[in-house]
Amino acid sequence: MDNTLNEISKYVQEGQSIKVRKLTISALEKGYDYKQILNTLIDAMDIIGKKFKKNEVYVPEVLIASRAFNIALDIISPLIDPNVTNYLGKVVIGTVQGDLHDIGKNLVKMMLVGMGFQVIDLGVDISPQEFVDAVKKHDPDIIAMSALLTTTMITMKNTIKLLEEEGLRDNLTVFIGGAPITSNYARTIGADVYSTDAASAAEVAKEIVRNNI
Ligand code: B1M
Repeated sequence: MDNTLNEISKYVQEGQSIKVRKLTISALEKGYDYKQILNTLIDAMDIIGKKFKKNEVYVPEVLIASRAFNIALDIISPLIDPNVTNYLGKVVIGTVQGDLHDIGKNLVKMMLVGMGFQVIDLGVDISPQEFVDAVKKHDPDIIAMSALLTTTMITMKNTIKLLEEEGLRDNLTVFIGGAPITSNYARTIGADVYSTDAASAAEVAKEIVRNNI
């Protein structure tokens, strides 16, 4: 039996980026669907996350595993780009200020691209001012903010406040997500929508532009 997916999982967990890159390319050549590879990557990070929680691995190990994950994601990402000329809508996405977690954000971006959105990715550690500047520059339909730390969630509220102050809030849908985010939190800070995972984020975004929320 072919062991490529198991090996990808093993080497993501070990943070062996070069092996992960080679195996991901090899898996595609062998005919594995990008979704199978994606699920393998997510499961591998899930295992790392659980070990991190139990103090079985520490920040450096998690960091190199994340790098390996993102390298594989970069390889499979172009496969889901529908190459559309008429985008469903435009999204500006970023991880909020003080927060360096980008795996979930990258997955959300990938799903949005796959759904047919044009996505402008600001990266991580994005301040309210940087979000505001990006909205002025790109005039998106949706601003999507990701946070993984309870300490950085507050930046979402500050960004919404600044968007309001700058008169940019009315025609913009504010979409938030990330592990600590709840629908209650979204309501409290005045965000329009929230979702728990990348797949539903793309579905929700499609509904937003269809229904002009
Ligand atoms: Co950090 N980290 N981390 N970490 N890290 C968590 C988040 C933590 C829960 C671990 C723990 O203690 N159990 C904890 C946060 C506790 C809290 O605040 N409640 C934590 C901590 C404390 C920290 C540091 C403070 C550790 C330290 O230095 N002592 C530090 C902070 C650094 C910083 O950001 N300033 C830190 C650092 C790191 C690394 C750099 C080592 C690395 C990030 C590397 C990277 O992203 N490039 C890292 C990682 C990898 C994790 C865990 C292990 C995994 C996160 C992840 O990528 N999950 C995480 C523990 C865990 O979650 N089990 C942990 C996989 C990913 C697919 O899921 O990101 O949840 P997730 O995204 C999901 C959904 O949340 C959703 O869709 C995604 C896919 O379905 N989603 C959205 C995300 N964004 C969305 C946006 C949307 C919609 C849905 O709309 C806009």
